[in-house]
Amino acid sequence: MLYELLYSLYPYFSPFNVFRYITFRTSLAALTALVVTLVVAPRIIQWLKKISMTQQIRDDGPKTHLSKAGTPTMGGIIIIIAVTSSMILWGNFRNIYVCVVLLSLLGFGAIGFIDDYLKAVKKNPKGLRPIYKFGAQLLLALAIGIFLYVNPKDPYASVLSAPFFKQWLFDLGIFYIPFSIFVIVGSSNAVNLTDGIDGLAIGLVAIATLANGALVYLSGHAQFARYLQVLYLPGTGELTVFCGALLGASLGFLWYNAYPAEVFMGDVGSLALGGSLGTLAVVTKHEIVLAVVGGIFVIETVSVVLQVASFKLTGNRIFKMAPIHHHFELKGWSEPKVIVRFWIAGIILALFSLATLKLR
Ligand code: 57M
Repeated sequence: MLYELLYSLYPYFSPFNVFRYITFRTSLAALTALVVTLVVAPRIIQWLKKISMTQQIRDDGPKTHLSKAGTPTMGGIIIIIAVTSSMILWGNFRNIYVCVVLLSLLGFGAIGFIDDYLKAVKKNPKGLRPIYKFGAQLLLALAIGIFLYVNPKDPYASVLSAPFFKQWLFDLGIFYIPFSIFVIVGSSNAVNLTDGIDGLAIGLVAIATLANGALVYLSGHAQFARYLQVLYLPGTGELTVFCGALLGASLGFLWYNAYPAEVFMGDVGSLALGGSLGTLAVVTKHEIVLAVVGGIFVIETVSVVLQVASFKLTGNRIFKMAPIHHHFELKGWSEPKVIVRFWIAGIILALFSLATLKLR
């Protein structure tokens, strides 16, 4: 909003012409979200403690986690406030993609909020019943998938692109809708599962958002997209500003969620972050590349699937505990060591995904 006002004034004050540049607004969005997070977080953490919105620690987890009891949770509210306020200032709400991704953040955040509220305030350890929690996610993802599929502006609405194969465009047709649901709900729950040790999930979200931002900017820029021979999607470049806001809020939240964490993001944060990253992947048609960027989230989820399947089929566990970050904790790695090593792996995957842009 603010950017439109400032940009409209540039005939009277020419330096305001700078507000038309996505790169400039992305930097401002990142700094705004970072400052808002750093200012708001202490107050919200204090408020969460005051209303006893604190984490219940399961007794079947790593013993080192028992000392975390009483840590305030639902800190994801901070992230959502920071991203939303930053986008109100620097985002272009005439851009339909910006609206869809922001609504995804708020919609998945609302589902997570209800789950956290039931667990922490109503002291119901099960939280929202899985059928309702998963069902709400499916419905929200279905609405997003249908909207994007029928979106008249997007000639590639049902097309799947892939890294390395520049000519490989696979039209899924109506099946793009269930595919979108799989990507969006999958990434929402992948971040949710990953958020099991201090700073791990938010650090990986920051890394993925940095890589996403570069991908989104390049594929939304006609000249760069043509040079790199990636799908050019007019209008998606504005999502770079969202990535800036998300990066700023993630770094700000990491300031407080870093080991030893003063606050957990809760499902309100993990579902919101995963849902919006998944929606971003679907909108920008970089689903496969972003599965590489978010490779640690994929590995964490696969570890749970394999562990549950093995346990149910054979009674044996593949890992000492799933998700896989707990396996390394039980192997004796300290929590900070697990976190930083997973971040390093995330950075390597992000760099590899960016390299695929040129390997075509
Ligand atoms: C999301 N939630 C954390 C916090 C955070 C099927 C099974 C794999 C499901 C899975 C599960 O329940 N996942 C839910 C993970 C929880 O964190 C809260 O949840 C929010 C994210 N959704 O924001 O509010 C705990 O994680 C720790 N934590 C930190 N620092 C952080 O910054 O230390 C979180 C954030 C917190 C805190 O201890 O209480 C969680 O792990 O529940 N279940 C599991 O992940 C469990 N694994 C399991 O059951 N494995 C079995 C199955 C697969 C057969 C096995 O391997 O045998 C583990 N999680 C926990 N205890 N806490 C083990 C049991």
